[in-house]
Amino acid sequence: MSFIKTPAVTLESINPKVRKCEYAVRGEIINHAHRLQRELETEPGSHPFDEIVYCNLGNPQALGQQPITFFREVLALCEHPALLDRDDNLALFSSDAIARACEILDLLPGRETGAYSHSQGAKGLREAIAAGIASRDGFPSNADDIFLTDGASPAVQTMIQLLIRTEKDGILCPIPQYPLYSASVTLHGGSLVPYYLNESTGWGLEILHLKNQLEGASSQGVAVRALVVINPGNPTGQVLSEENQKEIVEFCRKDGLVLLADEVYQENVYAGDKKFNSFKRIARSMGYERDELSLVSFHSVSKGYYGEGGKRGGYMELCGFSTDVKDQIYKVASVNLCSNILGQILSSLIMNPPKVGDESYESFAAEKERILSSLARRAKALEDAFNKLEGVTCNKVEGAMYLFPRLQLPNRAIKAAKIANAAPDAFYTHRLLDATGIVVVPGSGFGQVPGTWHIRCTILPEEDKIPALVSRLRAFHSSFMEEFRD
Ligand code: DCS
Repeated sequence: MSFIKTPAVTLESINPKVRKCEYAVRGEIINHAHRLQRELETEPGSHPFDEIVYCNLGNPQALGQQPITFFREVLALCEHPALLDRDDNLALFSSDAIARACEILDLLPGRETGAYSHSQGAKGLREAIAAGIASRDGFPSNADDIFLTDGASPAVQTMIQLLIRTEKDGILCPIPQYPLYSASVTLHGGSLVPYYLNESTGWGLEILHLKNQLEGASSQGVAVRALVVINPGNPTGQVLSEENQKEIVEFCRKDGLVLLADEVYQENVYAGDKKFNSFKRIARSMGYERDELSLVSFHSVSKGYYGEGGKRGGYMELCGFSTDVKDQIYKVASVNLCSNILGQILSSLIMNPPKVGDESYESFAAEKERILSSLARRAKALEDAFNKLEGVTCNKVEGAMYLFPRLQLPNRAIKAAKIANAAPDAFYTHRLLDATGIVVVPGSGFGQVPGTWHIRCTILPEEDKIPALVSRLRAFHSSFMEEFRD
């Protein structure tokens, strides 16, 4: 009998889709930052700065954001229920955190965070989330439509995996986009069909353009199966208007596209004249019920005022999918057994935070307000700072956690980048890091109109560090522009 000889595992012999997939927010520039950090540790004073400021990742607690006390109290009690047995311990916790932890423990198999739950997530926690969604939207939500996941990322990947059969299946994705989408489409062997957000109208989403892109794709034999909308936007920071959302719902309904609504930044809205509306609320308020629109809404414990990215919690709510399709999604979820239980608990907490009259309410509300108002001030300060730099324009940060300024770079800088075999924005971010220790991500990692250059910078550094950050940025930028002046 003859066997086909299997190749050794080398870069050339692994799955080419894995090789092709890219994820810039943890890409080359971050490896370089880690190298510099090690050098600073082993040889203090070896660089013109004494710390690396990580503005590449939307990772709030890594940059000093404090967790919400009520959430942590409930998690601590659930994790170690023996604390509940001693009165002197109980004095450390608020009465509503104690009551909530007891309720939650009763929902878990064996009253344990260490036991697997139902693969879709513990039913009682899904019911709590459904109640939270219903009170947010004013329309009912069903626990059976909710799948709890280890953050929004695996939920997005599950849906992309479900929808893509061959490279002739396409997903309409915004450009610029958060690279989870491009990476997942590549990994699953589909086609990314881009639609460009319009920078000159504050990253507006234009329906006519969507239609053109859809038609263009189908003329090339690509069946567009879904539209991704990130609202509030990453990296672009825009918050969609209700009118625009209605047009999007109508577009998806008419063409039978699944609307993949990434709403992980729903609590991060800073513009006074903007408000977050879930696509679920918009669709229901237009009178569209389950059969008329297929909608998946993604949420996460990683962002908002809670910023608990390391806890890996999130969920997707599926509306307008038949039971047999949901059974298949359930089967795939079962392959992973279940998402982690602390993440599941946190998801139920962010959707049901303390209410007026609860013992924790006032301190909870104060913590939340302190974080969100500070983020709004930081967004404004950085936006103003970028707009004051020569050749830089930055749209308003209406929501989310990022600035995405556009850089008009001198031709000599573009030529120097070419010689260094780098994209001009990557060249700029590299120089910025070497000169200041500030890590930002080149716009090319998110996609941008060809010939335009951007960087993405989070608004997350602590507020008292912003003035120093701005002055380092300003000094670097003017010397860069001087060095490469045409
Ligand atoms: N969707 C969007 C729009 C995101 O920005 C992120 C994370 C996710 C989904 C996935 O988050 P979780 O899996 O943690 O729920 N944002 C990344 C970013 O741009 N910087 O940090 C993480």
